[in-house]
Amino acid sequence: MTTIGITPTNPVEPFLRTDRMPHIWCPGCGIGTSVNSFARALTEANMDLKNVAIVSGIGCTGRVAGYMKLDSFHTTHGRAIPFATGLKLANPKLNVVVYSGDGDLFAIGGNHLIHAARRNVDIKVVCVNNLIYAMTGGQTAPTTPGDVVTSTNPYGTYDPSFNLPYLVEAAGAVYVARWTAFHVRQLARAMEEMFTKKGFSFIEVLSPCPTLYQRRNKMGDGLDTMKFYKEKSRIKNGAPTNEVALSKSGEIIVGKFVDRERADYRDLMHDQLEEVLGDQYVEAEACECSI
Ligand SMILES: Cc1ncc(C[n+]2csc(CCOP(=O)(O)OP(=O)(O)O)c2C)c(N)n1
Ligand code: SF4
Ligand SMILES: [Mg+2]
Repeated sequence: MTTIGITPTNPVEPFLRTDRMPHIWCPGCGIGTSVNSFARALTEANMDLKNVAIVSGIGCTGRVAGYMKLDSFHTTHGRAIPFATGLKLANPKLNVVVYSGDGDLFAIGGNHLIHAARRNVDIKVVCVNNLIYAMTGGQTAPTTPGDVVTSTNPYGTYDPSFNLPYLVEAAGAVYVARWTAFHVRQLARAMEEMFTKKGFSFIEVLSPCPTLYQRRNKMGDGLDTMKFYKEKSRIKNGAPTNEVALSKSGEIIVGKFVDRERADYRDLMHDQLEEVLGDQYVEAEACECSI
């Protein structure tokens, strides 16, 4: 559309499969906001899009893979990480991004996640954490803070919840950051930085689900949640991850918490085989085909 000689361009549009629009996300949902940051990070990092693959599990966040104009795969619930691991090992030149929900990555897929971090598989994981299983109706997830009302805990939750940055750091991740859907620029920069890291990298994106979380907890709409994030967030780069656990209405510590180096899984495998097999070891060629 042209208005008085100006042709407005949407910088995110080239990264989207516009034939799939309209998307399924509710007004005020933070998932689309995180996608905006992701598209900007791909541009700023000058990524060769032919070598970026995106993998999601099932859930509202799981729809991201299907909407991005990248080589993408929407796997079964909880299985994004093993799929991504196989992709990366078979074709090491790919930048493999897992983009999925807190339930998908830390409940049904929790074991896959901790072992990929332990092995330091060179994949980038973006977890949109809306603190519930949204797509299936707002049930309590391993990320739901105490006292929150969910469809399965109408009188308030009492399960202790995971502190995601602490968990992934302990498991072995080399890069760990948390931002909220309010921090669009910081999030884009963190995503850009994650592309420069070799090894298991993890970004938690706190994101509103106005339909199922905020409404039940009388927290208003998506815009009210942005105000809540703005008011409650404290940027503390380098904060010890054991001090960044979330509560229902307490401070939200955001920032880059971990940035370290460690041999990645493929290098470890390569070194071991070379040491044991010597001249007999021939490394497999990276696949030249597009996936
Ligand atoms: C094997 C299996 N178990 C359960 C489900 C049902 N299921 C679909 S999405 C989902 C939860 C998704 O939660 P999350 O990953 O946090 O994504 P969100 O919708 O919150 O973005 C569940 C339990 C499924 N599809 N497959
Ligand atoms: S149900 Fe919640 S997480 Fe899912 S699209 Fe709607 S607002 Fe977003
Ligand atoms: Mg969720």
